[in-house]
Amino acid sequence: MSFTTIRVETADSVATITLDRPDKLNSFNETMHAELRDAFTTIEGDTNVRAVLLTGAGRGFCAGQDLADVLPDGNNRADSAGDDDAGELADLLERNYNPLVRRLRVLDRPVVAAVNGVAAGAGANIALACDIVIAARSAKFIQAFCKIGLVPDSAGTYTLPRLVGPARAAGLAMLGDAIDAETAAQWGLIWKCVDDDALMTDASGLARRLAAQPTRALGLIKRALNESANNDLDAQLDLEHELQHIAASTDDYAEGVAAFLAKRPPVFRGR
Ligand code: T3D
Repeated sequence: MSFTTIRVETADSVATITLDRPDKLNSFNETMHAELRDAFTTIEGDTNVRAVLLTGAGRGFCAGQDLADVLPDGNNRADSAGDDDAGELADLLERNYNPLVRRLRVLDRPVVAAVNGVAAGAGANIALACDIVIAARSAKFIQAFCKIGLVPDSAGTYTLPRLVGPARAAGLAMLGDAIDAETAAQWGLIWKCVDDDALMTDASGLARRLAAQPTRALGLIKRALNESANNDLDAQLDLEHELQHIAASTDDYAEGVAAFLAKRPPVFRGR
């Protein structure tokens, strides 16, 4: 795959997507969204990819929407007050960010975000839509929306209260202050914070480890965790029953049990 705003490399069953507009802190423009759509379409259809790693080039992870990108009608965001541009801008969420969040959440394989630097606005919330977020100690998370008069999008208002509780979610969303990676980990916003020079080794090791696990079971775990946010206990027990039925029919389950009984390491093939 050849792109201009992202890089995609696949090795050891891990597809690594690097947001690659470092001079603009990898902010999203129309081209990047289109390229991400193409990359995810390919990944979704490639069963050899068993985990995805998302990171950013240069000193930032992603600064959210490129605020200088012109709207489809050629107008600027700074001129959008009170006219049709505002509706057009909201439509961009439906076209770009909302499908991206949905794809990250329903992809039946784990997605790791390696947050190498600042993650602001939609950049922060796209990272938080991934399954496991690991961040460099120097990285920062900023709900920058309120600073420019917007509402957190890309599922921020859904994800934040669930991850850190309503009090911290309100503070993050209404103040727009940067929080560092160590605090983010302490608050449960992310999985962990590591030293800057260990980030990519740790994150790709984690993605490779996930890619060697029983991929179908991981996809089912992801579905169960997704749905638990909206289910009551009975519905969740029913879902676990349904998903365990599927998991128990996989080759990987048979291999996992056989390996345990034979006291040898399992070799999972993701089927
Ligand atoms: O509009 C819609 O379509 C609705 C969707 C909205 C989704 C959103 O994501 S809204 C939130 C948009 N993002 C922001 O408001 C964050 C804006 N950026 C910043 O506040 C700061 O850049 C950071 C705190 C992220 C980092 O600060 P710092 O000091 O480390 O870097 P910098 O100098 O501000 O940025 C470096 C360059 O990247 C600079 O370009 P230059 O001057 O060297 O040519 C800066 O303009 C550019 N840049 C950073 N963020 C953006 C950006 N350019 C365009 N859009 C950006 N979001």
